[in-house]
Amino acid sequence: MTAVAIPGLDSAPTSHSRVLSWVREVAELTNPDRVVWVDGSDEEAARINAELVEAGTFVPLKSKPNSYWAASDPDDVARVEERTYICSQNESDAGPTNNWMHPDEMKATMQELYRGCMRGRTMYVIPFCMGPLGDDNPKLGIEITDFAYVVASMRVMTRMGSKALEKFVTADGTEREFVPALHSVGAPLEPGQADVPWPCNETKYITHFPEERMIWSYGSGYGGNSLLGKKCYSLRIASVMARDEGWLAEHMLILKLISPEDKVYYMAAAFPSACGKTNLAMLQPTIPGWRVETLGDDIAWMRFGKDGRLYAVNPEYGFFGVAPGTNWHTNPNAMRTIDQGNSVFTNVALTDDGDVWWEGMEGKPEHATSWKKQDWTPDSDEPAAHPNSRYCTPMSQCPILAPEWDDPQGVPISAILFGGRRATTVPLVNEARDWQHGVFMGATMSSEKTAAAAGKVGEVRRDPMAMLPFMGYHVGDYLNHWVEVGKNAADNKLPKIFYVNWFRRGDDKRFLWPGFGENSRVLKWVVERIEGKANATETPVGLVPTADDLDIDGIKEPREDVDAALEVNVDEWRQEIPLIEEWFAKIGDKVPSTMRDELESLKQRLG
Ligand code: GTP
Ligand code: SPV
Ligand code: MN
Repeated sequence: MTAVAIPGLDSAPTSHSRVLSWVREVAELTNPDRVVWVDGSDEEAARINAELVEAGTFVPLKSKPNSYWAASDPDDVARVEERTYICSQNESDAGPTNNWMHPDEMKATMQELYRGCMRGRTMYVIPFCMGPLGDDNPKLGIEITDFAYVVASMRVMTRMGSKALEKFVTADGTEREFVPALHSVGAPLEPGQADVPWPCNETKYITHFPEERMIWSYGSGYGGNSLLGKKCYSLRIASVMARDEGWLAEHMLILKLISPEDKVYYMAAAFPSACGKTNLAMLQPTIPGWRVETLGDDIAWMRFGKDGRLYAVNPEYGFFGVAPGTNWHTNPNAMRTIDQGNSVFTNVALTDDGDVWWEGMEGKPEHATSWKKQDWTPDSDEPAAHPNSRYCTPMSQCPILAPEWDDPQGVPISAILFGGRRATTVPLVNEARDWQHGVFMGATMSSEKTAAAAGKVGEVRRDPMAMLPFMGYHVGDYLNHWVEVGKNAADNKLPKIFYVNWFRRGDDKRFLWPGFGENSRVLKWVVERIEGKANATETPVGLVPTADDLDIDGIKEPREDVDAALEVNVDEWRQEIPLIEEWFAKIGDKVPSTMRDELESLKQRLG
């Protein structure tokens, strides 16, 4: 066989045989002009950023060091759930909530798309590690991409380059497993053809082969579609690993709450996309003496430690946060993190003095360039920033980062919060009676759709554990895994489970609960429940505080609003029952019997 001569292909900085063979195979299929093995160095990053500026993908900001503005193709602004596939051998392993195609058929389809798709482009090979590099069993991957924007973003979001590649071969020469993750924007360049700032393709596929632990993505440059260490690896593929190995890979933030007595509590919280994880993770408590430190804002991997407690690790290295609504009041710690620079801003507005702006931020400009690269003024009919515009910024810059954030052992979780965006019905906070009831809360939670995924915003849908778009296998098996995890644990060591809703509205549509830093009042009650100190009232749906049980000292909202936010309205909940039944019918035979039991007892309690 004669090897195809592609510059750079043979200068691999590793001897790992499967890395070498896979990279060659992809290069021969996609036919790039050159191959670059990404080392993660500052010099390399400077070169890649300069190339992105040259290509018009990046505009350097004048106001923040080493920071860039990027505007995507207007049709490539969010995850595309209807183009996302779980290609297990059997359709029944993907389940009713995932798109499925047989792996052979999908591979045949995508190989044709990939054939020659990197012509005229550079193929970047990015070794990366999800989770701390110091882990005994590091979770490795290689992303191949033809979009330099992805390289710049992966540098922020993952531990990547040489320091990750070193982990591919152990000291005794053993080659470690890794997840091959192939990405192309699907926009080959013919000789002489000018490039566009944001190449992509109308045809998009975000595809997972769970049995092979492999990811193929095509056609999109956006966030969760293209930064394959994130949702594709750390949730869809990792959830399958977790099922097989007895742990949990979840769409959860991780925070550390410190009481005035300096007692430490770690919590994990699952809210659907654009429903408040980043904000809660960086919360600035409004109640005196309480502090929060951040460990993660989107993904948690949780395993049992030797002491029987559940320990959480954040596999990511940066924040890919929703920009709109972020400001010095709602999330001052995010503002401080991005102010230090080294960040990429996608689909926000660019101000005339070379800064970024988005809806909800202080200092509305008189004029700016919108995310659509159009003139924008406060009188414009369209928003300056896309609702799903994002900042991509290093975690290490977060001023309240917990010192143990990079500890491979993780942190022991005392409470798990589930939450959605519901204008009605769901109270501000609600404690599960036990693990199984908590799993039922997670299994039946619901949320209004947000701009984080393409499609209609506002529709209420069931989103189990905020994992609906991220489960790598059958939802019924996933719920059963949660039930089993609880059975295998010592009861008193399991985290307590709570269901929260920051988004309940009054008759005039205003939020009943002030949210953001004020959510610390709810976290304080959670801690007091863990300590057996606070009161709760038994309701048909769980244990709910009254306004008196919460510390609402100094809150601006009228007491009636807090009461209304906490109300359990039996009529509203009765209306949920057919929706939950419909949801269980959709899941089908695989709904765990314990979950059916929970539904029956909920029905009885509601009368
Ligand atoms: P993903 O990154 O998509 O997974 O989103 P996320 O869950 O991290 O959501 P994020 O914290 O970025 O919040 C999304 C939107 O909800 C932002 O516009 C926030 O301003 C808003 N938000 C967050 N927390 C609260 C809250 O407590 N109350 C209200 N009313 N809005 C909130
Ligand atoms: C989400 O949608 O939950 C995100 C953004 O965190 S993305 O990386 O696009 O998945
Ligand atoms: Mn997310």
